[in-house]
Amino acid sequence: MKHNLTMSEQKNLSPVEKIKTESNGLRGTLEESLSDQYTGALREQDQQLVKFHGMYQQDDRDRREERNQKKLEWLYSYMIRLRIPGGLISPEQWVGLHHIAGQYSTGTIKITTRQTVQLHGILKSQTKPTIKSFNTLHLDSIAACGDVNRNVTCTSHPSESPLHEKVHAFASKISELCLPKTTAYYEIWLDEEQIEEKKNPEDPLYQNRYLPRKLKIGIAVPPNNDVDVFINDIALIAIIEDGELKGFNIGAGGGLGATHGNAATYARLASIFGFLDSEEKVLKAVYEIITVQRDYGNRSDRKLSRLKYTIDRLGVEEYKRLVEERCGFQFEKARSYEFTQRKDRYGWEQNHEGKWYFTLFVESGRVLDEGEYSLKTGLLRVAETGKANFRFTCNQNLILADILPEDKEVIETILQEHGISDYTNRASALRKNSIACVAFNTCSLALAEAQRYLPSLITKIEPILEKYGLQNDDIIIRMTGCPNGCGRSPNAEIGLIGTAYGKYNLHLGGDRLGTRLNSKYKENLEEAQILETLDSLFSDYSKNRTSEETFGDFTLRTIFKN
Ligand code: SRM
Ligand code: SF4
Repeated sequence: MKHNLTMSEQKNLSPVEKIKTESNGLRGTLEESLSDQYTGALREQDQQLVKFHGMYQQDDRDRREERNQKKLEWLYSYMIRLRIPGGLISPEQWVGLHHIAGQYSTGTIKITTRQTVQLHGILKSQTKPTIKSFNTLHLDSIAACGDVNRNVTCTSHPSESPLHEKVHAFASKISELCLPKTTAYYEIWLDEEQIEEKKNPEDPLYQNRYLPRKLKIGIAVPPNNDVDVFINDIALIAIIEDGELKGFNIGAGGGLGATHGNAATYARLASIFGFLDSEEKVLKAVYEIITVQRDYGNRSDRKLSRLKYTIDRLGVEEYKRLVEERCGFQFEKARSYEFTQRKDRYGWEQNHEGKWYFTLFVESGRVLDEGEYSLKTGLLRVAETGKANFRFTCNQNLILADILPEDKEVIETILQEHGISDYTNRASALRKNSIACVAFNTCSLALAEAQRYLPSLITKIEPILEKYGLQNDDIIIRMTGCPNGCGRSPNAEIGLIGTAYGKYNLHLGGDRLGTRLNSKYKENLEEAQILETLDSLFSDYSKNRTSEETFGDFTLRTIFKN
């Protein structure tokens, strides 16, 4: 294990490092870039900085060729991602979001794998009005992207535990603690005047260099690991004993991104440091895990700069020791807990206070009206009643939440009128356990399709499952358009990872609960080969599995342990 970075690694800072330190508190020349009407793009350094404000410059990849032929600039637009710790918004906020999506973006509301929403296709001139409109709803996009802490996730369903609300509130506290201190967002997007001395307040967490790379924090409330807690840079598991929240187990070093052909990059699950018994200590530990990554992380090679690489370079024990030294206290031995599932609790459920929840399946997290299925309109009608909150899940689904018993019928009627409850009830188990990342046409890193393709592939897999009587098996299938793992394909039971247009590596052997990564089984499969391979695997599974053995465990035993 290499402990220290070499001199050249310390000196050869990546170009993004210079952009951050010279950005004047993440301002750069964003104002100038935004007012330049001759291009839909931002200046190069501002394309990096705008991420810290929750935005990505993108282009319509479906139209690149046409634009090239016409010798036109690519069709640039912006994706805005909101910061919604724990993924909870009010009905009023959903109504506002619906209208903002219609006015400024493609209209589709995309629920992400980190429990928030994104809007795509916003023109440069419309970015400011969009952010301003969100601000009137008390929603912001600060630090939703960039080399800072991202949206903090938390188990979504309040029925998981009577203590859910308490744990859920902690996600917002962590998010607040980790916000950058610069006032740039308010000046650039909301035109707020600031006096000079207040513009760049001291930022002891991020200083002026921010983190070497993005950082993610997730909180799980056992028994559900719906947040996929171990894929986070910092993983928190609520420890509930005798009906009391005793504290949290804390781990660090999760992350799923890798690069095809670069063996130095890999997916990794978080290593557990131990248990802490108070919110105060947990906040301190989270803070110091971040400062260690800030000070020891690799700033020369962005492919190797996530916390997972720092922890493997230093060693888990040394990383933990550094955190303890900075905290002034030690981690206790990790407490026991049990995860029994990671899927969402579809349909109606009631919590301990008698409130009702309807979890609806949103395929690939895309809320839109499509053909006969008017999901977006139906959800607007639900929101307009003011009788349900909206909770996003890390499986890209939506919970209509906190509904009083006397309001349930009104909501149920709207869901039925718009085919929403029916759609969720009818979707197959495989479909309801699927995730696909965005990929084409907006993701600049996509090598293959994902959200536009997985639904039709599942339609072809469903009859194969039925042939072997496996249609009710909760097999977790995930597809990503590249190995970055945004749809968490590296810890699915069936992971399909894009290698080129129409081609995927097939990964198998992940477990159902998200505590084990999968491994590559076959490379560069086209659709026919995927179907043929799955057919043979399902046949084998149906005949030779041991009782209660999941598909992931079966493939691990019969393929990788043979
Ligand atoms: Fe992601 C980059 C979309 C969750 C790992 N991710 C991207 C970008 C921004 C592409 C880019 O850099 O230009 C994608 C924008 C696509 C688009 O058009 O909208 C993108 N990531 C997404 C979302 C929207 C996928 C989805 O369909 O839901 C998810 C947004 C989450 C959010 O709300 O914050 C999303 N990304 C994830 C996850 C899963 C998670 O966090 O639970 C991962 C794996 C976990 C991890 O971080 O390791 C993930 N995204 C990446 C990576 C790989 C990072 C790495 O360590 O190598 C990249 C590429 C990068 O950062 O260079 C990336
Ligand atoms: Fe884009 Fe790859 Fe992430 Fe999919 S996994 S959204 S293709 S970066």
